[in-house]
Parts: sequence; C-alpha cells; structure tokens
Amino acid sequence: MSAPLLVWAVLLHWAAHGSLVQGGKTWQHCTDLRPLDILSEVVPASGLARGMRVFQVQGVRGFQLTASRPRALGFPASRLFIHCDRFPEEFSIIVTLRVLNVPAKRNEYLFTLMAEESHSVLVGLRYSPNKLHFLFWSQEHSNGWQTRVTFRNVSLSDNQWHTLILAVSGQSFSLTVDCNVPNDVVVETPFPTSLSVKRASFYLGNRRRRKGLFTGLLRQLVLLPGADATPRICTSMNFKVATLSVPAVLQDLPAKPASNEVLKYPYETDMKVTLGSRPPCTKHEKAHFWFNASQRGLYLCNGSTWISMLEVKQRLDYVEEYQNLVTNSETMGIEVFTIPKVGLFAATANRYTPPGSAIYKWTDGKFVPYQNIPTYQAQSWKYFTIGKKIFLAVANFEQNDRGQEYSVIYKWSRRKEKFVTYQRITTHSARDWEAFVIEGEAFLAVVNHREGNNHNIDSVIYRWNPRTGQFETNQTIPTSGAYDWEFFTIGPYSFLAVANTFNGTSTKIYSHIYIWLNGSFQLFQSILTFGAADWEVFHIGDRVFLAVANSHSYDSRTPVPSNFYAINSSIYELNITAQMFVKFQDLLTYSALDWEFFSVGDDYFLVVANSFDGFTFSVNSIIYRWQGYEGFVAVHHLPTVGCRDWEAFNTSEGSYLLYSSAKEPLSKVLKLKTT
Ligand SMILES: [Ca+2]
Ligand SMILES: [Ca+2]
Ligand SMILES: [Ca+2]
Repeated sequence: MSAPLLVWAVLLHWAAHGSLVQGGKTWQHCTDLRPLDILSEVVPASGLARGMRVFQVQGVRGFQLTASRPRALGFPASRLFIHCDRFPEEFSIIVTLRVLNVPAKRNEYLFTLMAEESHSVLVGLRYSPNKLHFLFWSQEHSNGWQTRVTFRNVSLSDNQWHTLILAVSGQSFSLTVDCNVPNDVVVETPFPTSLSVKRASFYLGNRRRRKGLFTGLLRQLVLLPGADATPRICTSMNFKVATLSVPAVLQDLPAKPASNEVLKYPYETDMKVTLGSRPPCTKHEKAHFWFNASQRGLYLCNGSTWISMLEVKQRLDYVEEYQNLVTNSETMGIEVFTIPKVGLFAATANRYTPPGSAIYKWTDGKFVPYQNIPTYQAQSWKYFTIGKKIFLAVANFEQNDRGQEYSVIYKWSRRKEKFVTYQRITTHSARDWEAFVIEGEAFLAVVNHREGNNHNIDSVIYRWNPRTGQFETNQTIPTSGAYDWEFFTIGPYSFLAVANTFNGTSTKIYSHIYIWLNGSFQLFQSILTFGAADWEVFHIGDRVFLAVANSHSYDSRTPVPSNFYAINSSIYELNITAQMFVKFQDLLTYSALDWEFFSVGDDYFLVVANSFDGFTFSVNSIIYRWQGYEGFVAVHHLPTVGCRDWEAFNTSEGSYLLYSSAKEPLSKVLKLKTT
C-alpha cells in the first residue's frame, strides 16, 4: 500500500473551545490566555497618573483614587486587547482591595469598561454596602439593556484587605471572597459571546463621572481570559501561585504558610510583582515577579536574571507521521535508549514466539531491525546501566514451551555488539521492570501481575550484589494485578509507585506510593485508581506531578456502568506542606494504558495512550499541553489503534514520538514539527 504520507493534526488546536484555527492569527489571539493587568495599565512607566496616590495599610500598599479627573484614570481598551477587539466570553476578574465604610445606598465603581460615544457601561463592577454588582451590556439578549448580577451579603467593610475572584461563564456568575465558599448566581441573560471593545475604554474606580468613585484602596485588578481561575487559586496551598494565576508562579516551591493569616491575606505575604521598567534582579528579589505591562511580559527573578515566563522559544506546531515500523507481532511495550558510542535503539516487547521481540537501531533517520530475542508474550523492556555494564531486562508474561516461567536480564556484549542472556529471574505474569539507584546501590523491581487466577501476589524488589554480580531478592511488596512500577526522587527521598489493576473482583482499588526509609520501602500514600496501568512522574519547575492511566472501571458487586472505559485519568501534584499528592486535574481517557511526558522548547506536554472506547480500538490518543493555571489542555488528536505505549525521544534532527499498538503489528514514529 502506498498511502501518501499522512499529516496527522496539521492545524494547531489552541484548544480554548476544542476547535481548529481557521482564520489566521486573530482567532488565536482572541483566546490568548495571558492575564491582563488592568491596574498596571493606568500607571504610566514614568510614575503615577494624576488622581492616584499610594497608601500603605497593614503593611500592604494600594492606590487611592481622587474624583477630580475621572478620565485620567482611564485608558483605551485597545491597549489591552491588542490583537482582538472582543471581550472574552469566559473569564475571571481578580480584585484585591480594602474598602472604607460606605454610606447606605451609595454605590462605588471598582472599574468600568465604557463605549466612548455613549454612557453605556459595557462591563463594570460596583460595590454598595454588603453587595457586589457585576454589570454588563448585551445586545444579543436584552435588547441593549444593561444586566446587573448582584451578590448579596458581601461584607468587605471590616478594614481588612480582601481578594475577590469573579468567574463568568455564560449564565453563571460566581464570586469567591478570600477563597471561601463561592457565591453562585445564575441569571437569565448570559454574558455576551461577542462583546466588542472597539472604541471602548477602561476606567479605574469610576464610570467616567465624579459620582460613584471608589473611596477605598485598590491593589490588584486582573482580567484572566479563559476558564474559571478559582479552583486553581483556592485549592492550591501555594497562594503565591494562586493569586497570580500564571504558569510562572508555579516555578516556585510553595512557602509553608505560617498560619491561617497567610491564607486570609495572601498578597500581604506573597505578592511580589513589580511593575514599570526593568527592576534589578538580585538574590533579594529572588522569586519576585516583574510584569512588563507594555510588552505583556511576565518575568521571574531566579536570583540573578529575569526569566521570561510567558514567551516560548520553540513551539510544537503539528505532529506528522514519520515512519511505519512493522513489528514482529503486536507490541505491548517499547523502550528507547542510547548505548554510548554505539547509537540509538528501540526495543519492542512483542506478543508471539517465534520470532519473539526485536531491537531496532536508528540508522539514517529510521529504525531498522538489529536483533531478535526470544520472549514469551513480552510486556515491556527496561534499559539500565550499572557502572560500565549495560543491561536490558524483559518482562515475560507467559511460560516458555517447556513450562518454565521467568523474565530475563540481558547484558550488552561489546565484543559481539549484541545483547546476551545474563540472569533469569522467576516471575509471575510479569508486566514491567523498573531500575533505580538508592544511595549508590542498584535495584531492579519486577511487577508480578498474577499467578494462575490469583491477582493478589507479591511483586519483588531485587538488589544488585556487586560481589556476585547478580540481583538478589531484597523486599517483597503485596500487589493486586499490578501493571507498572514508577520510581522517582524528590530531594533526598526515593519513592516507588505501583499501579494496581485488579484484585479479583474489582478494578476500583488503591494503588500505592512507597517511600524508602531505613533500608526498605514503606507505605507513603494510597490513591484510589480504576484499573491503573501506568504511573508517570514529571516535574514542571519545582512542582512534582504524578499522572495515573486508568484503564477500566469494573466492580463485580456494583451495576454495570454505561461504559467501563471512558473514564477519567488523573494528575496529582505533590503538596509539600501536606506532604502528600493531591488531585490536580482529571482528564477523560479511553482505557488509558500509558502517559508520556515530554517538552519542546519551553512547553510541556503529556501524551496519553487511549486504547479502547468500549466499541473500537481505533481511538484518538491525545497530546495535552501545559497551560499554567488551566492545567493540561488537549492540543493534538492522534489516530491510533489499540495504543499501548508512548515513548518520546530526540535525535540531532529533531524530536519524535514512538507509539506501539497492542492490536496490530505496526508501531509508528511521529515527528514533532516545531517553529
Ligand atoms: Ca514503569
Ligand atoms: Ca509512562
Ligand atoms: Ca511509555
């Protein structure tokens, strides 16, 4: 078959609404997810605008505004909406303020967006005693009348600073004060899908009149286009992250809150954003942010230089099919590795013997067959080194033709330039090997899936004995239909996570994370999973994440769900303060079997192996891109068949993904096209 080279997902999904870019750049910039700092826009680089004074109360600074020249506190919306003249359809507004006692019946405007040629308030936020009103103007729905959304019992007049988050989406309006329980209001008129800001201006603390001026202190006013920022802001223990709501912040480890006071006044302790022209960056400014309003750049001081947090160097544009790799038979796992001075290899764990599994070598920009190795329903390969020795271990799921069941460690022979058998280890329907080093000692852990029909068996951790040159049993850990080991370190601590799939009656069972303490692994945390097939650990800045691939939701004791396979797979984040992983994001997957994390330029990605949707094995696997406060957002849909495993690798020519199919003898190399 000579099908033309198929281009998989040529167009970039900017993914705000899951649709494709069609009309060039405008569309793209309309969904620009950068924070728009309204407050800083009023402050000229040279100093303060007329009508503004800085006050400091309780150690926190804010602006006090005067009513004499309300227009001086305004600026054209086009200064913020550079590429697109529509107000976002969904957004959050974050305000930090301190209000004075307002006489009853008096209204004070926090800000307005007004058409130049009329007195219409297109968007506005207004405070009256114990009430907050959000105003907007909708031509499509209310015949050009203003709609007012009122939040009651909002008492801000306690001489304290407060942070408000207003999240708007369609007909639903949600106000959160100091990360307390949100106050949700649903109204008949939805926020307009297309509100033009052409010839409109923002006014700070007023509605272009002297009357209704805000008399308190205003410290922060940010518009965040896109989804509701509240969950990100208020579930995170790191309020530094939270209040800024940009990916940048996440680069910094959470500071341990000294007390609940910190939670109440996040800005007082944590807000370290500087505006204006480039400030100095020394160790005193470390972890401070600089928002360059004129260029919309957000920068983080790392102790010596300002690092750009919002601009990307290289960007993944699309993914293109690069090589069809015909395999010996269906392929469960793949392992890509480099043998120093020899080259780049891929090992495929194949189903049938003969011919068994194969190792391919990257030659002239392609994988070509290099060595066949007899394996018995091989599930995965693991490459590792101990000193100068190079090893490759296979997990065999079945017995050999003589009824013996074992998995094998192969060693690279420099003389033969092949892998040769080194050590056999008795295993029970082995699924996976993990290799790691703790305090200079080498370990190898096998996942035993089941013995006969019994899924509740021990998986084993072996320790390398340098004297005998063999792996010896060091610890056994009870597992239930286990699929995967994942080793990782955080600072001086070593962890091992197991993915438990099935205990004989249910796939809704706990998978466990172990920590190395006093010479052995001890239980650290248990997480409820659904036929967990894979754990993937990854770091973004100083943040540590753990993603689980949930394959299957089945419980013999509960009614059959509509679909066993279309279920969430979850990403957890290490919370340093709580010393545990907490749920960060759920992503809908279709019998997910693997996650692979990779980066391109300054961008981070996760690709999931979706294998089955309940009807067919031909399902799209998805590449998600890290978008800061939005978490991971789908950007590319890749057609796959029974997708089992993903591997990311780089050569001098570029970045690639390799995927294996558990349903057909064809793996594929995809090339990541960048600009
Ligand atoms: Ca593993
Ligand atoms: Ca993985
Ligand atoms: Ca993988």
